[in-house]
Amino acid sequence: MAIQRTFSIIKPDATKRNLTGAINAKIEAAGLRIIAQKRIHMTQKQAETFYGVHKDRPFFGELVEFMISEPVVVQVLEGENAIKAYRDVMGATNPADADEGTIRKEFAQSVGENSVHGSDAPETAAEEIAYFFSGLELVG
Ligand code: RTP
Ligand code: MG
Repeated sequence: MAIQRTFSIIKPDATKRNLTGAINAKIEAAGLRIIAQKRIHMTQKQAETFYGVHKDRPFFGELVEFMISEPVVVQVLEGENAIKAYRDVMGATNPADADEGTIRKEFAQSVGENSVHGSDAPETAAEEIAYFFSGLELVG
């Protein structure tokens, strides 16, 4: 598998508890390189667009409110098989189901407030990266 890029968000529950560095340490320990990173406060429109795939789900309103409740850190990660490698270190969506050693097992508070986002496929990774970063900001 070739070198790949994925998009990551350190979510409001984690930035609020000052966990950015602890999460970055797990990302780097998993062999992923942080090639772009910035702290932003998402607008409602950005959050609704970003999670548009979930717009008909019952938790959509709550999810958008959560994502704009505090700043987030958006990142691009690069490495071997990065999309799956990051999802493996993130752990299951619901922290109750997450494996030992994963970010969500260690830090997530609930299925909604689960500390991190990671892209789920190459197409969504490319779209999500382009939504938040210009090419010049990616320093591989
Ligand atoms: P993400 O997109 O954030 O990386 O998380 P994921 O792939 O593991 O989970 P996904 O099914 O895409 O859900 C997106 C986010 O919506 C929130 N959620 N809340 N209350 C609920 O039942 C519920 N289910 C999902 C979580 O923040 C989840 O990460
Ligand atoms: Mg998802």
